[in-house]
Amino acid sequence: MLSITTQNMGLLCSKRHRYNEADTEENAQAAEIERRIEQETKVEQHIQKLLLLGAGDSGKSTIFKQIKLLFQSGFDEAELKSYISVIHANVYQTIKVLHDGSKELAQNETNSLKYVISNENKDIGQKLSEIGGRLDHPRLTKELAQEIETLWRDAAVQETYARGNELQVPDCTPYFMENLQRLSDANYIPTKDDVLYARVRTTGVVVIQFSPVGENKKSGEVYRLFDVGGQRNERRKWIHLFEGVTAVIFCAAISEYDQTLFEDENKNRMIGTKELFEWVLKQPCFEKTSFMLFLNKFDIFEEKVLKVPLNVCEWFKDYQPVLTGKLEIEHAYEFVKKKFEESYFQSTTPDRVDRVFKIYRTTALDQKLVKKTFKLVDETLRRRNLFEAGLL
Ligand SMILES: Nc1nc2c(ncn2[C@@H]2O[C@H](COP(=O)(O)OP(=O)(O)OP(=O)(O)O)[C@@H](O)[C@H]2O)c(=O)[nH]1
Ligand SMILES: [Mg+2]
Repeated sequence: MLSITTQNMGLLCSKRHRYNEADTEENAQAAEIERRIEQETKVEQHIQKLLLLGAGDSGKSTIFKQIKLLFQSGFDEAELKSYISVIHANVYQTIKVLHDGSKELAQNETNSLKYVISNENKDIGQKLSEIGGRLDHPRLTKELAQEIETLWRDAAVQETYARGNELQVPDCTPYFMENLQRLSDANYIPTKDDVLYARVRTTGVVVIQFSPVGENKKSGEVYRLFDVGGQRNERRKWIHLFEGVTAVIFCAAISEYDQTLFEDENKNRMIGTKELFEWVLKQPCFEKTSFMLFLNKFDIFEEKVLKVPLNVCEWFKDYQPVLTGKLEIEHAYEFVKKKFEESYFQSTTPDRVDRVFKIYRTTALDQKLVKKTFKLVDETLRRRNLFEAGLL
């Protein structure tokens, strides 16, 4: 908007002053333009800059999509359709990872028989693995969907899936595998949930501007939310966004404690997240920046902690499971939360302790929860603004 105004001003300045009447009119126009620039500058100053940071696969873009759904017009049909190829690619790549993983485990494990794909599914497996390795995937047909379903149900593939944490199997796997028939309809249009489950690694920077109470209401803050890629090779782009940030929303996938990094299979993901969190906290630009830590993927975490002890991760090696069921889940969650709190205070020098630090338990796929969480973030930031303006 500002750029249009400036262009108009350029045009105005180049006109010749022929008549007094014209002069008066031009002066009035110039004054109006000046007033608008001033107003827009004020609005710009008013916009709160929010930065979504965190490791790859932590859920930043899923939060971003939810904000778009909650506070903007959501996804139109063209946007939904643009996800068809992404979702089909997710399906092919996943079945390839599982097929190739089965073969590898069948060769290298001592108890390897359970990873051997049944004879009748071997050819299907070879074919799907070849398709999954292509750069361009075909559209998912009913026939291919049926074959993928058959392979998915193979006992060896299920055994391999149980070891998905070692193989970079995406979290969207069960959801898409359970919906194969619908995804392969000739007239398939992705639903809102399909889009939320879809996995695309972000490259570059994506921005939206929104106001949680609607653009026109005066009382609402205006936020500009930036989403970035979290994988290592993307992080060099982050630094350009670090000026003037009101709040960092740091996403940490707490279910990743038994997984290794996509970029480096020798590194535990949770340790990678801890190091990244501490690096971000120490950035000089963030001296006064508020930190909203989203402990995300709670839905996966709550199932996992009952099967895989937290202490498989070096950072959590002093964890002692003591309870069962729901109580154990809470116990484990509180332990992880405390670890992040310790990490925050160790990485925050005494002169910065007055910056805001809040922790939220999130499942980015859960729209109601994201809405509730964002309301809390909004309230915290508004209170902070009033405090800084001396009004609290
Ligand atoms: N079950 C579950 N899946 C989630 C959750 N949050 C995100 N996901 C899924 O995890 C995958 C990765 O999420 P993204 O939002 O793309 O992750 P990201 O942090 O943007 O990743 P990069 O762009 O690579 O930095 C997607 O398939 C999401 O649907 C969650 O809370 N629960
Ligand atoms: Mg992303």
